[in-house]
Amino acid sequence: MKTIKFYKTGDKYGCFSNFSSHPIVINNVEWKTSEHYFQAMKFLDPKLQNRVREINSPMEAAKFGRDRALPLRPDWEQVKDDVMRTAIIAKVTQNQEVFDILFYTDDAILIEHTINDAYWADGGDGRGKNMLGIILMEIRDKIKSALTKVGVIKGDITTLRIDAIVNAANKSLTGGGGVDGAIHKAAGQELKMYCAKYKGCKTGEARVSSGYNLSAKYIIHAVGPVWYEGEKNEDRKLYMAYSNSMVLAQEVKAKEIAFPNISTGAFRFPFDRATAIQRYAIVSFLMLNDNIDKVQIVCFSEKDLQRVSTKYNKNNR
Ligand code: AR6
Repeated sequence: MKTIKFYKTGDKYGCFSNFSSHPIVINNVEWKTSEHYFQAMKFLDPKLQNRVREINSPMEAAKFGRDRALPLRPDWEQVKDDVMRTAIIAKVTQNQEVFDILFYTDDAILIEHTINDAYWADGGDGRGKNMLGIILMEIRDKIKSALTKVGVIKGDITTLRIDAIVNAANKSLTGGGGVDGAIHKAAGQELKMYCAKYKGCKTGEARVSSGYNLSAKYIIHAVGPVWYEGEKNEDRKLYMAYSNSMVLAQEVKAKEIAFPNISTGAFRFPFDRATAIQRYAIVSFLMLNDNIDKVQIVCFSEKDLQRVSTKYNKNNR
């Protein structure tokens, strides 16, 4: 069995270290690193938690949290594993880089390797508990279980009998070419009249309509970004188009939904890059929300089917 050891942030798997600079937001509060959040949670006093939040480096945050002249919450030993789980799940689902690296570790055993810690790490001689490695592997299992809900098929999205299909729309929401044109044509004139009421939609956002003449109950109109060489925050906007669509699907209680490969046609987003963002957005949403049972990625060509399947099947990449 392959093992992966990590500790220093600059190393290949350094993103798994709690010192790596991947920010997280928990209950609307932003933390510079998972270490900051973990150390702050040692205190019940919000003022002390805030002091940790304002510290710059994770090393300084750790020093502050370890200062036993300050009052440690009495149940710390009971809650510390769950505090770490909360931090790490946020880190993995909020940072695509960490998500992708964890995804591609396949079945390798993850070990935090250092003599400095025998609880979170292996103690240097392998006799430590490696709790951080164990938590990362638990979260990787959540990725795998979310992946079982994602299907990749070839077809025409307008023909699907499903709760909701997603449209790759433009900001006007009143139709266009590509999959948008096909959906409007198949759904009928009423769709256009209904969508006009929205008076447009910003890039990265989505709106819902009924399916009209389609077999799908709902259409979620998502506006992906036009690709401008990555200079206009396109990655984030594409991520938002997917995640906002998932939120809307959940709101209308859709159990099964289908996506086209948003922005990869007329909007020219590089295909593999778009698929990695799609995978991250959909799988991380499914990890955190139980209401959607199935997400189908509908590819229009054999070539796209191959490329997308490869991205979701980690052994065939
Ligand atoms: N079913 C599934 N996928 C399809 C279908 C279909 N019937 N038709 C095309 N695709 P695009 P975009 C695939 O250009 O890049 C429109 O004019 C296609 O192969 O439809 O987000 C809108 O009005 C590609 O992989 O959407 C906007 O102005 C993917 O769907 C603009 O294009 C998306 O290609 C949006 O551009």
